[in-house]
Amino acid sequence: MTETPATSKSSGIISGRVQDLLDKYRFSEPLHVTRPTLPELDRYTAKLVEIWRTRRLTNQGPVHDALERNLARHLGVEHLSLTCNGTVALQFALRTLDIDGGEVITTPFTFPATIHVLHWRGIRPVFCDIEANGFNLDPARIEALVGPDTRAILAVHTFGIPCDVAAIQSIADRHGLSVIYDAAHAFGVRVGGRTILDSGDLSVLSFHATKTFTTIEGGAVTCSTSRQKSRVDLLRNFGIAGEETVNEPGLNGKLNELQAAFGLLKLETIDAEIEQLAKLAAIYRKELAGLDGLSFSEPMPSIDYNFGYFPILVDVNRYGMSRDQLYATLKRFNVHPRKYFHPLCSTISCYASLPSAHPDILPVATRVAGQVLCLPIYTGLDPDDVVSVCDLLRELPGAYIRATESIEPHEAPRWRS
Ligand code: T4K
Repeated sequence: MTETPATSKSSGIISGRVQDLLDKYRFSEPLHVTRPTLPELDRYTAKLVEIWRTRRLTNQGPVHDALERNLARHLGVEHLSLTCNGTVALQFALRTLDIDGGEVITTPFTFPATIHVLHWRGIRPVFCDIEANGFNLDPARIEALVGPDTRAILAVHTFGIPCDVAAIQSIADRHGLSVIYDAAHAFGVRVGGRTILDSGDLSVLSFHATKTFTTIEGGAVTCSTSRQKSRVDLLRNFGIAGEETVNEPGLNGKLNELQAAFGLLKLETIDAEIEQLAKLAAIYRKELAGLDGLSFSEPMPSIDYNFGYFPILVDVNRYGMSRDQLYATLKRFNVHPRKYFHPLCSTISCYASLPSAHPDILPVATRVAGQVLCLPIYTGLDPDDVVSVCDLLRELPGAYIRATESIEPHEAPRWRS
């Protein structure tokens, strides 16, 4: 077999067999990690016509309020406040619980927004490692990190996989801590038929364009009490309680009418979309089953997931390619997975010097961040393309010349690819 090596720092040596695979598998259209499904344009236009007629564009208008009600009903929560995005919703959650300063125990394996909001509120993040066989905060390691300054636990239902909320709550109860869930990925997730959004004191959702349910940009706080909801409502509207009354320094965190209209239409189709995602995830699981070196989590029957992400872990020794080699090579095939969540937040320069950020005390998160790859999954993704991606994943290692000396084991931390 002729080898036609081409070297690049990020992809290593490409053998002639990879070239054969490129001829066979290269996708003509990019397969991104996700792609939003849009409402029917004429139905959206009809909603816009009404908004044009009334000229009510924002400030908790009727469309906003309808979405807030419908979402609360759909998600099975009593109190929900819409916000302009998930990051601001996290800020409101902390503020609503009066968490200013001190320490909050959280995960390094998350999107930077989770940690940045702590920084913005003058709170010191205390990083806790994740579970050995999962992506979420390890409850067994939380208690040792509780100190006199600890105010709360901020856990993430990473990739929509529910945290061990019972274990986290019992630690919080023992130490009088608040619990906030970053449920940015957990739209509609239920355990035993019950929403996970009523766990802890408050939960926060993201409705960004990359999320299962989207309002383009957007988010929400789900609250345990009507009092908390009133506080979030106040905070998202500059703290204004009445025409001549400002209660506290709030922000502008409102979702506008045009985005709320988009959300109302998305809500009509979201269940069918999640069903489609579930089918795509099942194809991945079936096709990748038994492929040595690539692992993924099996869904639990008692949990309703939203299947917004399909994360796999790449074990270089068993698979024959590192995660970074696979990532770079897949791009040549026009497949664009993402390394969510690499780099770990604990390695970001503004947090790396924290005592809790040392990689030696975050061994699982450090390993997982070096192995994880989120494969394309979105409504409208052709099931045959999922099968082809899996075929490619099966064939690639045999065709790939290991050239580790030309490859940096981990790319420099960055978010954009
Ligand atoms: N907490 C957690 C755990 C989070 O994951 C996030 C956000 C937050 C909090 C904060 O919530 P928000 O404030 O964002 O509401 C994306 C999203 O921007 C971010 O919302 C999300 N997490 C994160 C996991 O992913 P990027 O930088 O990876 O997105 P981007 O622009 O590279 O998009 C990924 C792919 O999606 C593209 O390759 C193509 C596709 N795409 C993207 C957009 C924006 C589209 O097809 N259409 C689009 O409009 O961060």
